[in-house]
Amino acid sequence: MVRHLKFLVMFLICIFSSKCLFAQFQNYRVSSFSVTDPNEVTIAVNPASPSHLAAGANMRYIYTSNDSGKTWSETSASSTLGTAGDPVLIYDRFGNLYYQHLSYPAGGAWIDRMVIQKSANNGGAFSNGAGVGLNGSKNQDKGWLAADMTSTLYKDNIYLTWTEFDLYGVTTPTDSSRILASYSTDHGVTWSTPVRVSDRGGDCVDSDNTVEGAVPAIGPNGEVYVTWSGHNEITFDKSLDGGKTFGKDIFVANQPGGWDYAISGIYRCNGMPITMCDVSNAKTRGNIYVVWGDTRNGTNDADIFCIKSTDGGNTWGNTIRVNNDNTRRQQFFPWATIDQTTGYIYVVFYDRRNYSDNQTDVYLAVSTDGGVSFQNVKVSQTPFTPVSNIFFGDYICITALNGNIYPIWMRMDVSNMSVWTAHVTQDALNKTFVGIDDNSIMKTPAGYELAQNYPNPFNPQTTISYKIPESSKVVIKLYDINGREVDTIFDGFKQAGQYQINYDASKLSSGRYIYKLIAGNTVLTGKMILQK
Ligand SMILES: [Ca+2]
Ligand SMILES: [Ca+2]
Ligand SMILES: [Ca+2]
Ligand SMILES: [Ca+2]
Repeated sequence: MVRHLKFLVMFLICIFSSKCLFAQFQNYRVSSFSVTDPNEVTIAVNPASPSHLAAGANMRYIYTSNDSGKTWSETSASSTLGTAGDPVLIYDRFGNLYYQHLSYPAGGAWIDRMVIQKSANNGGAFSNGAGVGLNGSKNQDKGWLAADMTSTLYKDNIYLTWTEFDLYGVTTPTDSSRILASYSTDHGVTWSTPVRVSDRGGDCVDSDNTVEGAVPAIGPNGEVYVTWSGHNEITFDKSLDGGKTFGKDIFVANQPGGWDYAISGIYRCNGMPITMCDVSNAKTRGNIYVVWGDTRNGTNDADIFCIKSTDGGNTWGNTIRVNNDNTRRQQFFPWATIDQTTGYIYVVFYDRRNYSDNQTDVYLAVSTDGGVSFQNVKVSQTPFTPVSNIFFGDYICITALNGNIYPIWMRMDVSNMSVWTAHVTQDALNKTFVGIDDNSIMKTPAGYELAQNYPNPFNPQTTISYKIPESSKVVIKLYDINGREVDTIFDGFKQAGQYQINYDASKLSSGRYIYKLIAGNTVLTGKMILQK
């Protein structure tokens, strides 16, 4: 009896102690049961309609969800320019979906250009696409996209960065690789002549000394930031004129062992960098982050790292380890994103901390303090064991908006590949991480706050966040610029805490509006712009 009591006490201590994480996130299958070969995944959430998600996988799978990732439909993309892999999906602020991938055109050569197709209906139908970077017999590979959603000068530009090979896969010393960039000012219909980004080239082997893994990110003033791997280093460059020209390369960090390294059970692995810039209204606004993987701690102890610049990429801080385990095991294939509502950073990666064999979990790391520290939580419900003779793909992905976080990853179960996601919320993470450290996010807010709505300008949905330090009746109303009340967004009782409310302005006309929060004796207002 005493013994049982002891167990009960231990169990309760465990529940409330800092060491035990009981959070489990429902995993949703993205790929259909009838396919067994999808790999290399991408995911995006529609800022104009946040319950809509789009995802993609090799070779040409497109997945769409209209219920925040719970259920998915699967189609195959097509284009006369070919759909040859390396899928990338992003939305612009209007809800246009861009699908960028490798080419194999009828009558052309494999990877002779980059292709960007566009959908105005959440992936239901795509344009045939634009080809970018066709340059004789050179090869165009491994691209990524970014949309400028907020700046004044270059707003709505779309950017593409990638690697050009003189001849992909050859060891001839005279052949070289380089990072290129192009931009579109007409929502992806036409693209600029590519410009060279990397001052120093690489070889064409598709390994450590090849310059590869360019991911663009947009700064608060429309700066285009990009980092890439090559020569066992991470290198940075930026454009301050909307992608027309880039500058002198800047050293970011060493990448010991290079971007190309072996993980047992995985066909091939890389630690290429992901570039991000915070354009939220949090105090972390303007910070640039780079997340990558390398084997500096040993070939059997790959880790995930993050570094930050607070001066537009001119100088870089300390390299922080993102995975927080105390094992000497493998963490690999990171992808990262910023929730531009909060400035919080989310990193997804594969993790073997819990096993001494090739069993693999998926972990999510979260930083709510501008990349100073990361908390980790497992997001996969069960481990899987991959085998190295089946192609696993070159990356996984994650997207986040308004406190909703969607990692996407591949599993391999008895040689069958499948694609999975989870709908993680910052609210759930707050509950998971409570007690781990003295994080303030679960504490009662110190005062009343009403945040700038996001996105803004918006069409037709936006999110308003607020904090109240004591329980009270809360009313949020909307007024036009003449002070006429046009809508009630919320009217009800709320406990002390932090809240977000989604608002749909479909029935209103374009223009400036004022939103007002009335709670207790406090009245706070903000301005928003509806742009239809
Ligand atoms: Ca690939
Ligand atoms: Ca340069
Ligand atoms: Ca290597
Ligand atoms: Ca490790």
